[in-house]
Amino acid sequence: MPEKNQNIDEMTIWEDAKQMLRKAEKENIETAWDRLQKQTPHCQFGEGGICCRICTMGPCRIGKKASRGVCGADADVIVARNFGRFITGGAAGHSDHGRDCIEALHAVAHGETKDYEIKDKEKLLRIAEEVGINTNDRDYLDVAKDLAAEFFENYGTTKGAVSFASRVPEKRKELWSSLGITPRGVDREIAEMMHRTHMGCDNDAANTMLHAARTCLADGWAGSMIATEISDILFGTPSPRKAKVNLGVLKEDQVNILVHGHNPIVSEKILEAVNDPELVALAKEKGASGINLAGLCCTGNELMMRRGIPMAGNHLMTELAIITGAVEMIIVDYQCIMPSLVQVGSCYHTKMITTADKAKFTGAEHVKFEMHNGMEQARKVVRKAVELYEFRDRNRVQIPGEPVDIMTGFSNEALLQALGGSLTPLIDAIKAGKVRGAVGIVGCNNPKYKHDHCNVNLAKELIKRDILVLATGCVTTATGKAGLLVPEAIDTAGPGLKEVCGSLGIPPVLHMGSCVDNARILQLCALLASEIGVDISDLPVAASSPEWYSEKAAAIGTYAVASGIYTHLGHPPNITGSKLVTNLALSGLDDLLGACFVVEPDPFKAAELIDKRIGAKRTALGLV
Ligand code: SF4
Ligand code: MSK
Repeated sequence: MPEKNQNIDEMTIWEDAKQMLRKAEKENIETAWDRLQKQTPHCQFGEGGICCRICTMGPCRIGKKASRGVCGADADVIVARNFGRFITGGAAGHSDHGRDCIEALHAVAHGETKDYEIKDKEKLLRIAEEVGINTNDRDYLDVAKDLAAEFFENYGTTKGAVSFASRVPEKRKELWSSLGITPRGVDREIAEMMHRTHMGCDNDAANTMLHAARTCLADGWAGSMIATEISDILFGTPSPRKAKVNLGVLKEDQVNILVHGHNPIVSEKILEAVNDPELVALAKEKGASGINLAGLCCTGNELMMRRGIPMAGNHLMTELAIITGAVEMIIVDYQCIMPSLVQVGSCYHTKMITTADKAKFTGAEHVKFEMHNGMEQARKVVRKAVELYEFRDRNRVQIPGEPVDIMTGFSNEALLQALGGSLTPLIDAIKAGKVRGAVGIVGCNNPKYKHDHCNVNLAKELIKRDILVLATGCVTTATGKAGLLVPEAIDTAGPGLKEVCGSLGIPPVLHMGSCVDNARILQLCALLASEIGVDISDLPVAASSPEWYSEKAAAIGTYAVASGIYTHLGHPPNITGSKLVTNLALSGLDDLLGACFVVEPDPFKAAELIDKRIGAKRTALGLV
């Protein structure tokens, strides 16, 4: 049962969320906020990262009673090992998603599926050429076979460096090489981190942290980047389009289906199925006026970027979307899907469908999607959703709010097109101080924060200061609901940013995609640095994840820092039990990598810190 005495107005900034939290309270439905209350206060050993469970001489914890574990490991070693394994979970998540994308490309290229195709042949050929594959007079499917094989090799150990290391500016590559952190292969770095953190291996905290950087670089410059590029090749490279966001996108008179997770391979087929005339006719037979598809989290971002499908909400809205009572089905792939969705769904007629063998949920129905049967499975589950419509309890339906308009689809290709084909206008605007810099605000929600307060206010503060904001992941929904993802939002930006975005007809906050699409931001930084002839760490740019929660977000932050991008976090990872590791993260990495983390929970103070850093970078470049 939900804990009482929580102040709903303090839990979220959104009216649609507040209405659903009140409904949850009334209907006795437990949410993440209730469970957080039951888990608070958290274990101090866990929070500091000084609990070790990696062998059975323990578990050990470092405190007043003992400064070392049974084996002799001290707080520094334990914290570094725990952090190493934490980011490895994140790097594995993104990169295994990337591997699934390669398998999809492989299946299409080898004619193993009729359900998927290559939508962006131009990008296929461009990427193939970029990684050294001959495309002259060749059938595009043969090129795709070679590209899939090249990308598979990025996961192994035979390459000296991952393919897209070629995108990294020379100075950064030299730095990585001198530090021994050039990412060699995704699986290699991940396996090595697990090996290093076994009892009796890497017992030097700084050395473990360097390998953490290498593992995350393999995520950013290979696993995630490959996921992004292949998704564009298979489903189309995003271009600017309009969409809508918040719970108001659900429709009272239609069958509502939500897709949730990260990989577009399933959701793209669901989108086709909801437009199948036979299934639409069935929905009408059942009394609905149609079938409405909306997204959640990053699967939502993928569909919104490419197809303009509306976004119902971000991470903390996923339970609340079901609490509307208007959702027939939630179809998930993987990552960031709360197991509680099964329980919340069971309070209504809502069915949860899992689609990946690696992400089953007890209590949900599993319908396995494979490359050869994606369309058939999609039709099957959409039919089930339609059949559930008649079981909806109309007395319990409450869809809050009116949808908010947004503009999405800013891939790097689209941004370049908006700029007239080259980065020169953006570089000129940066040099002239009209755009003082750029910040990628990315990541999640976490019920420890007032939902989206930091995500939204940091974006607002930065654009006021003529700093362009690039949004991905769950920050997209936050900034979209706040009205920042439309060209009209330039009225809230500083005069320089207003002039530049106004002349291009783009919003001051650009939606660049899902979590793996942070690779687009990496690539953009690399292109800017190479064009100007400097390292990424010299650019007036930063990254931020104000309300992060996941291992993946920590991996993103770490690859951003290792790529030379100053990175703000709303709260630290569980490393504060080691002064050495904390100091390394907050300042020592600056000496080594030209970038470090900064932690600040207050979005207004965080904007000050980021602004100051951008100012210092501008001064160093001789810009005012
Ligand atoms: Fe304890 Fe060392 Fe085993 Fe960790 S590795 S549980 S510190 S004995
Ligand atoms: S979905 S990792 S809650 S951004 Fe990519 Fe959102 Fe964070 Fe998941």
